[in-house]
Amino acid sequence: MPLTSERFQDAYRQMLVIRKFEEAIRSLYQQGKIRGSFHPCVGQEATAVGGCWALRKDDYMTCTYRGHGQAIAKGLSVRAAMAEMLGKATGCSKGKGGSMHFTDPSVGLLGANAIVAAGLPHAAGAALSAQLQKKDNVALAYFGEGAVNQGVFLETLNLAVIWKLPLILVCENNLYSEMTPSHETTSVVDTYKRAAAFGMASIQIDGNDLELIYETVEGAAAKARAGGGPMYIEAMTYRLWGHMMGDPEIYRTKEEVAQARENEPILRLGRRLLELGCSDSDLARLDTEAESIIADALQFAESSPAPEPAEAFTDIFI
Ligand SMILES: Cc1ncc(C[n+]2csc(CCOP(=O)(O)OP(=O)(O)O)c2C)c(N)n1
Repeated sequence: MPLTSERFQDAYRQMLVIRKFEEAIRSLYQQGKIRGSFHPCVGQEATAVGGCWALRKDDYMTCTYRGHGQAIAKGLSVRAAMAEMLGKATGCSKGKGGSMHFTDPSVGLLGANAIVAAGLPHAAGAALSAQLQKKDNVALAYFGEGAVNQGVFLETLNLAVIWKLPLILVCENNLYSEMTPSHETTSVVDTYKRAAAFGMASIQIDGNDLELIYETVEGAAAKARAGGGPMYIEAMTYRLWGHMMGDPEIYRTKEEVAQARENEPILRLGRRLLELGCSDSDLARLDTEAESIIADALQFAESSPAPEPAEAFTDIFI
């Protein structure tokens, strides 16, 4: 990029793939084909695509349990992601990690993590390794605003500044930590101000604006590659579905969610594409293409074998 119209169209299709991936697995969950629960990223697709598309394939990324979209945007195959959801041997973690443990080192996806804030020091470690090996790779960590009250958040920010690590911290501030409004638990709700207190370059941006996220991460990555140190980006967004499947959502009103839908990133990028000269039928075609990518992944995953029982303890570390 800069986002030419064609690149925008690809990004739009990628966001639709992520949205439809979450819709497909919700349906599988309702059919009882997925055990446990999962944490959908519906409404947060712009941070995933904008951030990951501004990185190189060999750059590193860590994400959370809400990271299906980020993993796919970083290059994880949709087939391998779908198969992992269904616990199949062809999944990215051989069917043994599930929703919260997507990983694929071949595209720099160092791993999703169910422990709040755990991905930050992991990304800092990857950034340190690039720095020590004199490579120009950067590492990006995605996390929610709930992570800012964890001890490792502070430890990571401090060392990242001291060591001038090529690290990009992207906080997806969706206003709620699980079922709690974040202003009830966090003294400074504008989390980028905490990063500034460490002397780290930091900014708060509209997290539903794909172009803005792309440009901000691209700028941060260029600076970090040139030895300019870390950057903190607080992307303001909103999760349109519950925290997880089965969330009764009694902590927010239907009106609030309806209002947020007006500002959701796919709708907004669709409008932008129309401004750039795309037609309604162009958008419909991109939607159909996304639909077939999901249908193909579903077919692949459902027809894949389960892991062999003898594999139960392979790659498992206790
Ligand atoms: C260390 C730790 N403490 C508590 C939890 C339970 N937990 C799971 S998600 C979550 C909320 C995190 O909120 P936020 O970081 O804002 O991310 P979001 O879920 O909104 O994407 C909590 C407390 C956990 N997984 N890890």
